[in-house]
Amino acid sequence: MEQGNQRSLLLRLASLFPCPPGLRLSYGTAGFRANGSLLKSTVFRVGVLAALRSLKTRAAIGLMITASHNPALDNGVKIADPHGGMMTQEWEPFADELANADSPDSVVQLIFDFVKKQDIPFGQGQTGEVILARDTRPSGETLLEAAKQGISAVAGVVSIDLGVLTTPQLHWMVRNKNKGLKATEFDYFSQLSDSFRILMDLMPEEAVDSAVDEKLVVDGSNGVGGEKLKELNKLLCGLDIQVRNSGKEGEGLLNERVGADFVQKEKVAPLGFSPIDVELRCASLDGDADRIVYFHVLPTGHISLVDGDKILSLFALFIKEQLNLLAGHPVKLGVVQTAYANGASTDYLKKLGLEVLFTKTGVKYLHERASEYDIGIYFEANGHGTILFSEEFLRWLEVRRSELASTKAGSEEQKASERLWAISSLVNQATGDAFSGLLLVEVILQYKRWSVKRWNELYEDLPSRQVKVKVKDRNAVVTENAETTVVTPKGLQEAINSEIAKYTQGRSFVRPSGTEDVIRVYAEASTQDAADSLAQSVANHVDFFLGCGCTTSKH
Ligand code: NG1
Ligand code: ZN
Repeated sequence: MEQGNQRSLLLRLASLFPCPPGLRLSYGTAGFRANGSLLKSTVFRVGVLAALRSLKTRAAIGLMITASHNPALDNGVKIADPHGGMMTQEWEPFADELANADSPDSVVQLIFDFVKKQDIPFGQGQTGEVILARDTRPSGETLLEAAKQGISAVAGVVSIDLGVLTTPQLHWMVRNKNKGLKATEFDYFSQLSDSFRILMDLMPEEAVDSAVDEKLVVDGSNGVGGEKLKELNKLLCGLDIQVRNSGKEGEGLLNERVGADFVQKEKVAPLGFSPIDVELRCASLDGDADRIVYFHVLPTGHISLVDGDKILSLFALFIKEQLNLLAGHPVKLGVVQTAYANGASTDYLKKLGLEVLFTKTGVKYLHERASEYDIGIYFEANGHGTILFSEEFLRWLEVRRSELASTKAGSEEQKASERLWAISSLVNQATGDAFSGLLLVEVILQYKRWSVKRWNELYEDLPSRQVKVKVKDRNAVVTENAETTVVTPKGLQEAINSEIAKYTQGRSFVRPSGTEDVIRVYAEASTQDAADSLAQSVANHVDFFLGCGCTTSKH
């Protein structure tokens, strides 16, 4: 298409999606998020951006409409790059400018300037492809249409609408498609269930004979995860997952007192679970099924939470055991956490002899660091994480597997090589995935014949509390040192330090959320009361420094 025609097509379509006055967004921890009714122009523009990214990378790009753990009326949009991970951070400033441009003319001008600067083959016969999906939010369908319009404004790029998917499914499909591998939803389910079966078949005999006696019930957060998990369950041998949503079929509201974020932050059972569930092994997904936490309900109705840190610890322990069985390769195994990781988990991982790195919040940061290892395990405390295997390590493992199959078939060493291979195919290599995380947890618990209670005893969490503070401008807080030190406003960090000093094992930090309009406060101390009180006094300082006299809410 000629440049003039391309310009007028963009202008015409951009005019159909005016930006609501005063709307200011930033690409944040996981894309753009806001009330769904405000996002049409943003999603249209992100559609354009995804199409340009496809032209630039000459590969398929993913576009997901979701606001994950946020309330049902919110929505959001994020882009998956060709390897299946989050969009390169280099393009985030352009995404911000585009989303905040105040007129169709400035949208078009920004696009043409960017195309020139990035040397994007735009209007030169180059073709591209954007794969779209959404979660179950009411605004999802309309927003997906806006994204399609954005994609259609870029000549040569087509959109492929995959309808309702979990976030990790879409990321997995983008990655596979670009690697020339099978990439349908059925392929996704088959890969997970096949590798799960291989791992179950490789189980030591003692473990097979004494199956763990708890039933697994999963809180689907009233979202896409529950429905998809039911489909996956049909293909599983040796595990029966029951999905539970709150209320009658289809009645429970997405993320409303249910889901991984609620359970992890509030440390209470999701709606629909009660003391009659004491015998069950329970897990919670979040709204787009990229997070998972486990818990079991106590007779008092409280829960004992097994968070992302403990999932990470279980995985690290198991992988290390398998690597110990496997001679011949100095494997670089490392773990990546954020400041939200419970201090006790970091101590445990270090005692296991592992290298522990810290990054800012958001899987885009953790993923990047984890990919520097042969095997890199990353998890946020909220249950968002995965295990990455480097291409080089997998090449070595492939050779070793076939050597061991011919020289030491049936030995523990040979089985360890097969197990690691199966784990690399079970665990989503594109992004954190509640389903692959759940299946690996189930395998390991079965191998070890551990109940959730026994797993929880790996180490004792330090009591912690999270609160959020509403402020006038969350961007007034600037942090450094993996978000553990406030540099602006001046004096706030000193105030936090003076509170921490009052508590045994006290630790606290604050940061602006990238997905909600709040400042998050985290505190840890030797007792729950102390952690609660430290969190509250730090929140009071935040309120004072950023002064709007607004309310502080729990979680
Ligand atoms: P923000 O709102 O930036 O804290 C939250 C989670 C992140 C990540 C993103 C994406 C906490 C404290 N933060 O980000 O870890 O999962 O959402 O969903 O849980
Ligand atoms: Zn999520």
